[in-house]
This record gives sequence, C-alpha cells and structure tokens, in this order.
Amino acid sequence: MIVKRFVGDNAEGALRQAKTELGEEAIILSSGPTRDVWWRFWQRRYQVLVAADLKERAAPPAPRPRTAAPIPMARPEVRPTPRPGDAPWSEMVGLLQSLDRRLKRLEEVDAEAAAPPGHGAAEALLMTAGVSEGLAVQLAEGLPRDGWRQTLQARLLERLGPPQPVSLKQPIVLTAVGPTGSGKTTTLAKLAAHFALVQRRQVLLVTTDTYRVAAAEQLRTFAAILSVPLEVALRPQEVEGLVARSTHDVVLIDTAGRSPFHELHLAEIHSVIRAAASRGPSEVLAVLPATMRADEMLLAARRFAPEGAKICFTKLDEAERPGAMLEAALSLGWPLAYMTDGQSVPEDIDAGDPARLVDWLLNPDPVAGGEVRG
Ligand SMILES: Nc1nc2c(ncn2[C@@H]2O[C@H](COP(=O)(O)OP(=O)(O)O)[C@@H](O)[C@H]2O)c(=O)[nH]1
Ligand SMILES: [Mg+2]
Repeated sequence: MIVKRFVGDNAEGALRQAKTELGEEAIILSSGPTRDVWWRFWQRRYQVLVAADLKERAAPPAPRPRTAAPIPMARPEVRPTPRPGDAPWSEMVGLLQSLDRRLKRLEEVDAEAAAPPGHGAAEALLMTAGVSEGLAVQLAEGLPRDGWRQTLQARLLERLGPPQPVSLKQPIVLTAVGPTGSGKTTTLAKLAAHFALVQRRQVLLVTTDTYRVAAAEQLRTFAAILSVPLEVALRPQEVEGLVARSTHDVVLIDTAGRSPFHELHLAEIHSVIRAAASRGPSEVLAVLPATMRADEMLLAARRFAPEGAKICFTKLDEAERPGAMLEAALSLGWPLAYMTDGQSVPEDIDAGDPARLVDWLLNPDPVAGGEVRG
C-alpha cells in the first residue's frame, strides 16, 4: 500500500498524474487546492492525496488519453471488495470506512453549526422590520436558539409596558403636539367623539392653530358634527384662561404643526403646554406618524413634547413595517396611548397596544398595519 500526494495546475492535471503513476485502482483520499503558499492565493495549485495497492499492479499502465472516464472529484464513495487473505488491503479498507464515517459526522456537525443561533435570527428579523442595527443587537442579545421568538416577544412587551390611553378618572387637559400633518387634529376629533359619544363625558375642544387659514375650520367642522364646543385661542396665554374657566371633564387642545428646528415656534408650543397644565392634571400627546423614520420621530418627540409625554402613533395603515415605531417607543421609554390607522373619524383609533407592534414584527405578512388591528 502506498499513499502519495500529486500536485498539478488544476484538478484534472493532478488526477491524471496520479492515475498514470498508480493506476485506475488508486483511491482518492482527499483533494483540494494546495496550502503550501496560502498568501500567494493567485498561484494556488491543486493537489490530490491518493492510495493504491502496488502489489495489485504488475506493470505501470500506459498513459490514459484525456477523454478517459471522469474521475470523481468529491470524496469517493468507498465500496471495497473484500479480498480474503489480503491483510494490508483489508486494513486500509477498514481505515477508509472509519474515515468515511468520521467525515459524515463532521458534515452533520457543520450543518448544525450553520443554523443561525437565536440572537442571529432575531437580529435579522428586527432589522428587516426597520429597527437599527445597534438596537437590534441589544434586543437580541443572549436569546436562546430554541424559542427565541417567544423570549423576544416577552422582552419587547416588558420594555414597552402596558397600553396607557388617557384616563378620565378625573378632569383632564390633553394637548396634542407633533410635526405638521402628523394627524393631531384628526386624532383629537376621534378622541372627542370617543369621550363625548361613547364615554358620555363633557368635552371641550380648543385650537391654538390659527396660522393656517383652514386649520381652525377643520376642527370647527368636526366639533359641529360631534356637537362639542370649540374655542379658538389666538395666543398661548389665552389657553390658561380657557382652561381655568372650563368645567368640562376633558379639554382637548390642538396645536399647530411647526418646524422642530424653529426655536420661536417651539417656544410657543411649550407655552401652550404650560398654560394647559395651569389648572391641574394635564397630559401631552406626542402625535407621530408611523411612516416617519425612527430618528425623525425621536427628534420631533423630544423637541415638541416634554419628557414622559404619551405617544400616539398615526397612519399605521400607511406604514410598511413596525420597526421605526418600536425603536422610537423603546428609545423614548414613554408610554403608548393610542394608535390610528385611517382617516375616518371616529372609528380609526385604538388604544396604543404594544402587543400589536410586536405581533406585526413577528408576523410580518400581511404587511399593512391596518390589517393587524388589535
Ligand atoms: N392614512 C391615514 N391618514 C391619516 C391618519 N390620521 C390623519 N390622517 C390624515 O393626515 C392628514 C393630516 O392630518 P391632520 O389631522 O390635519 O394633521 P395635523 O396637521 O397634525 O393636524 C389628513 O389628510 C388626515 O386625514 C391615519 O391614521 N391614517
Ligand atoms: Mg391640525
């Protein structure tokens, strides 16, 4: 028995040399690129490790033409023919069979290792949903391979907390702030309808948006349909008097959508928020469209609203993925009060249930936020 390495410019060349020298009975033990000069990969050559029983061969065979039957390139299937009394040959066959079994086991171990661990799969899911890489890595850290979805779900729900719609246990003033067109006026109209028609509360609508010609008219139309009074405050200071005189269960204050980069405009909105709090309990609703990027939502929320404001995500029906909302809610750490998913007043609003976002993340098809209403 002889075991010998043959090197050629390519696989065919190396094999041809081996077969020429050792004959057709030779068995290929391994094959692949040479490893002698790994750093000069462009000069790689090909090697085969071949075993043959030289006793079998009376004389070296004649060189074979290039059209010889194809020689298997992969690990050969070992189908030995036992030869009684041929001790070295049967020893080698036994050796090769055990080698074959070990290689098969190695392949199985490789396949197991190739399956992504829990955190890898979770990271991929989060990032596909639009969560940034940094947060995805943090959220996926240490998730088990088996049951990672349930663990991720529990982890997200714990961090997002329970739904926290506005409580009307006591009279309250609620001020909606957020970027232009985010849905503040429409959301307040939906809430006014809910509080007045469903919860049978005394509702007062106040608008401070006197910058756009149609803005106050939009809310006036909703107020008329709902039979809810509307007051227009021309300056932030007027809000204080309106709130102080009000005997309503809930006062809903609309603000103008202004640039989050314009300090004077922001100062006006902050004065409205302060005036709204002058009577007693008051809350701020940061109205953020689900179609925005997470960083835009974060900037708007922090510029318009005070720390700890409640979040209302709007336009879920227009959003493709829940990632930006998840990222914004988790990064802000503020409670989720409402979600809206359509233009219809009053029906397209729900309590802000984080489970709906998490379900959407874990079951991304169908994608539309409106189709997974909780
Ligand atoms: N698709 C969709 N459109 C909405 C939703 N909420 C508001 N809108 C629309 O967004 C536009 C701007 O809304 P508006 O309430 O005037 O925004 P504001 O400038 O923040 O007061 C209007 O056309 C609304 O009908 C929603 O949940 N889904
Ligand atoms: Mg408006």
